[in-house]
Parts: sequence; structure tokens; C-alpha cells
Amino acid sequence: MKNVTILGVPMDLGAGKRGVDMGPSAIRLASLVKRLQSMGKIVEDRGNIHVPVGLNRDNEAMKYREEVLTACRSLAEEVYKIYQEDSFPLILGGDHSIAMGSIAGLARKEPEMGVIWIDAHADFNSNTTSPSGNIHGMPLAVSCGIGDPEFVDIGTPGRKIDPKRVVVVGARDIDMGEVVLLRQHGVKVYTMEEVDLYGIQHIMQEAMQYLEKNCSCLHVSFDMDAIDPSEAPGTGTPVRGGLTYREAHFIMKYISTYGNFVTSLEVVEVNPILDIQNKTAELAVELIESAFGKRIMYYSDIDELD
Ligand code: EXY
Ligand code: MN
Ligand code: MN
Ligand code: MN
Repeated sequence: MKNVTILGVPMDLGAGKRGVDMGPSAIRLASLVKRLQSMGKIVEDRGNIHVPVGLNRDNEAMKYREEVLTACRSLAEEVYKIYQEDSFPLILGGDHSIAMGSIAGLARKEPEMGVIWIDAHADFNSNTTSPSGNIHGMPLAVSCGIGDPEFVDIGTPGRKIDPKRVVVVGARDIDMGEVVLLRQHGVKVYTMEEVDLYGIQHIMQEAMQYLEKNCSCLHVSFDMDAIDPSEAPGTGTPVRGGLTYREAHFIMKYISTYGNFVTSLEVVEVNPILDIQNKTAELAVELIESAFGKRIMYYSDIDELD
């Protein structure tokens, strides 16, 4: 798709550490719009959605519950509008709790959509299994209909995606409560152990074939902490042993070969306070370029040299 509409979500209330609300600014600063335009995209930056100030942390099971709920509801509305305009929504986080809003907006038009969730974590806690009460550990479960009913009902009533249309890639820090839920609901999970064993190419091939067979279209939810902290230091919940720089690019490039099957993308968890010279935000932009099909010229593409 040629038209891309960018939407920022400056929210850090779902995370345990502050600062990820500055993610959209840092990603824009890394020349996102210009770089997409130079790839021939028609880009509209619609700015940021309004996120309430976090005043209510009292709910220990779901910190800043009301504020996160309000922000996700507005996001669902805005994303749905972009989708209706036949543009490609590119959503910039923010902590990963924003995915509940993105997916709610997308699923309203595409109830049979699939999701590829690239993350060190599974984000599959419910409000009763969460060890932290941080909502960014819950959005994938909520989108699959598990957890606080008011969150499950964001945008439209009921679950937004069939858990059998979800694939997680890159996981290496999953809570026991999440393992139980993931198994119970039939979510396909490729941990870093599988990446080691089979290689990223095999995993992506299998994952994308599975999604293409079972889903009408695909939402890509990319958490920057999926990448090894040595390459992406600007994230609030880093876990060693992550995707290499090249594996992360491979994932996005591989996804891009599926063309119009891929209908939306969000990049989350860029925390500029923890970053080193905007390295993680720069990488986020590079990965977005790869997701839109940017690639290194093969040597064999060069026919003649003068
Ligand atoms: N599983 C842990 C929790 O629920 O608190 C950690 C979640 C971190 C979520 C990050 C953003 O992906
Ligand atoms: Mn996440
Ligand atoms: Mn994560
Ligand atoms: Mn296999």
C-alpha cells in the first residue's frame, strides 16, 4: 500500500518505568517521515493521540487502569478511521499496552485478522496472573478476550482476535501464569530457543505460512525489547539473549514479501531516557523501512557497470 498514516501514542502508564511516552518523538526525530517518503510512500503524520496524565495508580492489579483504558479507547477510534480511509496505519508507542487499542480498531474492520507479536515477552498475563500489575504485560491476552472485561470490550464488545491467529516470535521471559494461558488458548510461540535451533528463516517461513492460511490480513506488533539489549538499549524491560540486528531485519524483510496481506504495523517500547544517542529509535526506523520492503541491493542485481 502506498499511503501510510502515522499515529503516535505517548503513553508510559502501562510500563513499570517512566519515559517510554517520549518514544514517538524519538522515532520521528530519526527522520521517519522523510525516509518513508524517499521509498515512494505517501505519508501523513497525524500527530499524537491524547493520553491522560497518570493520576490514579491505586489499582495494584492494573496500575493506571482508567488512564490506559481511556487512551486505548481513543486509539481504537483513530486507528479504525485510518483503516476506513484505506491507508496503512503505522502506530508509534508508547508502551505495549497501546496494542489493545490498535488491535481493537483494526479488528472492527477485519475480525479475521492475524497478529505477529515480536517480543521478548508474551504479554499474555491477565489481571489475575500478572506479577507486576503493569498493563503492558497484558495486551495480547486482552486482545484474545482474556482479562478485565472493560478492556476486552474496548471499541466493540468481546474478543478481538482468535488466539489461533496469533504467533509470538522472540520470547525468552514468560511467566508461568502466561505459559498456562498460552497453551490453553493455542497461541503459537517461537522462543529464542527455537530461533537457535531452527534459524530465523525457517521460523518466519513457518509462521507466515500459518498466518496466511488462517487469517484475512496481518497486524505486526513489534516490541523493541525483542532485540538484544546490546543493539536496542533503550527499552524498559530488557532481557539478554535477544534477536540480533540481522535477525530483526530479516523478520521485517520477510514480512514485507507478503505485500498487501500485511495491513498495519506498530513499533513500541522505545524509551529515550534509557537509550544511547537515540540508537534504539534509529533502529526502529530502520526496521520500519525493512517492513516496507527496503533491502540491500544484491550483487547479482547489478547488470552492468560503466
Ligand atoms: N511478564 C512481566 C509482567 O507481566 O510484568 C513483564 C512484562 C513486560 C512487558 C514488556 C513490554 O513487553
Ligand atoms: Mn511487549
Ligand atoms: Mn517486551
Ligand atoms: Mn518447524
